[in-house]
Amino acid sequence: CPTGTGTGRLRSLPALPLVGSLLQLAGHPQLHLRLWRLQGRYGSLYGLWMGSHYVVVVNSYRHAREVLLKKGKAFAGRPRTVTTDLLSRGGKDIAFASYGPLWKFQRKLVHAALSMFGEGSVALEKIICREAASLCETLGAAQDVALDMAPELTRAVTNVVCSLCFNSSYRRGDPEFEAMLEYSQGIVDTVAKESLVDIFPWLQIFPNRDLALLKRCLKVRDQLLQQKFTEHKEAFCGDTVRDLMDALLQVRLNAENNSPPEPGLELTDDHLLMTVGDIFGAGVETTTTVLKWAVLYLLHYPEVQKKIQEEMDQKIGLARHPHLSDRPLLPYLEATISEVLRIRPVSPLLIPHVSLADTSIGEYSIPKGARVVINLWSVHHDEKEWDKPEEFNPGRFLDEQGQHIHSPSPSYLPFGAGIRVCLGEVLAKMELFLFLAWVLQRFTLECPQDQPLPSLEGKFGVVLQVQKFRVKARLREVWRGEMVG
Ligand code: HEM
Ligand code: PLO
Repeated sequence: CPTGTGTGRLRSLPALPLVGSLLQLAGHPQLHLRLWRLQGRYGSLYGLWMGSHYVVVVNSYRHAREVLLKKGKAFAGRPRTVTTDLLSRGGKDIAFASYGPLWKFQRKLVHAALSMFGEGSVALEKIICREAASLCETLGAAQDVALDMAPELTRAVTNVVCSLCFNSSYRRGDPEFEAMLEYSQGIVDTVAKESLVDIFPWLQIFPNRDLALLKRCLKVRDQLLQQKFTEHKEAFCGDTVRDLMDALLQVRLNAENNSPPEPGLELTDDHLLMTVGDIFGAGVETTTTVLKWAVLYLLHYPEVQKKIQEEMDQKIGLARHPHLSDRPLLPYLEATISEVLRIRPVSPLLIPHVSLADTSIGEYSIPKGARVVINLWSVHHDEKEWDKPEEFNPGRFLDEQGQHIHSPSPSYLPFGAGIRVCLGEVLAKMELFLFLAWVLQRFTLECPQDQPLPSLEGKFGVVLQVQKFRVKARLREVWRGEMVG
């Protein structure tokens, strides 16, 4: 087609005036599964109406790659919704801000600051190992107790992000940390879940429990962020950069000194605050969730856990702790992490994209302003691409010799791709590897004897949450009597 736009008309779910296709989605809290199943009737690419918004649902990797990579810029917009506008003060962050020159600058800045502070830095590895050691200490002290590992994992991950962003950390039972746990859960439960307010903005005028909870939680979060920000601004002298917050302040200062920003293109305090809020929120919720899924799958598949431990015993032994440089030595652990990210994608529908111009997907024309939802669940469970997709099998990510990891299918995008690809992929992978390696070197994770295996069903939301479960962390036989590190 000469204009680059498709010619076909996309099949759409039936829609009623005002409510759109809502009736077919209502009563299905697991939206990713509902959209996955609707492929049977409408094909892998179809349209629907959420109230007055036209939404295109992408369920195959070919179309997903076309949207994210080949036509990344045409689909780089984000929708404005009531809840994400509240979270990001009208899109002043990175994740929920639409594409534009200021967003591009802001993203570049964070990318640079993260590379300087995080990825590849020895300091960051040290911080993660410090938290891994503290996590192991807690597990060691809770021997033979049926433990809810969630708050322990959250604290470990929070402390990494906190050190990175604010050069600070929390002790067990710290009231500020407890407050953070509570507000973060409230935000995860309410934000961006295509709740009624996001579909019908005018419903805002009516009392809404979700919205009230979100506002309450955001008040607590904003106070906390503001306090850190003020402390940093007061202490900042432009010479020493202690953390990401300082790095952002410094890059803003340099940019302003070199050429004063054009009106409308300046990074206000709100922009910096919301950006750190994103890194903090994404940094904690995503990595913690993956760790919980990993532990849950290890309880269900003890043979996988045993294989990881055998690999570690052989390649690392007991005389030293695992390092990041051990990653190539532990392909089975790496493959297990890849498989967890496949089978339970943290962000099952990514964050919705929006088309910025009339464009196309495959042979179908897509109008400007359409919301595009990439169903990562469908991409990762496509039977044409994955052998027994519901089976947890880390081996599928290994070559024949079991020595190197690779993806057996291109239908794998746990961090998205293209212009909007995740900013924290490197950091997240460092943390997942080190935390799991440290814990599994010492402990075997088991389901408490008197309890059934916990459910593998996720709870849909802005991240795919794990239901609460308890674990017994048993010190491995080989460690009894050993006192290393
Ligand atoms: C966006 C996955 C960890 C920061 C995303 C997206 C996915 C994703 C799927 C959406 C891409 C899209 O909309 O097309 C993950 C997974 C993680 C993880 C699976 C952990 C295993 C992190 C961490 C950080 C982070 C640790 C912070 C350092 C972000 C940001 C965005 C994002 C800022 C928004 C990017 C944009 O809109 O331009 N992530 N993420 N993520 N992630 Fe992550
Ligand atoms: C998590 C709760 C925090 O309090 C606020 C927050 C900020 C950024 C969000 C994150 C939450 C959830 C996961 C998100 C992240 C930005 C990118 C990431 C949506 C809501 C993913 C996986 O796309």
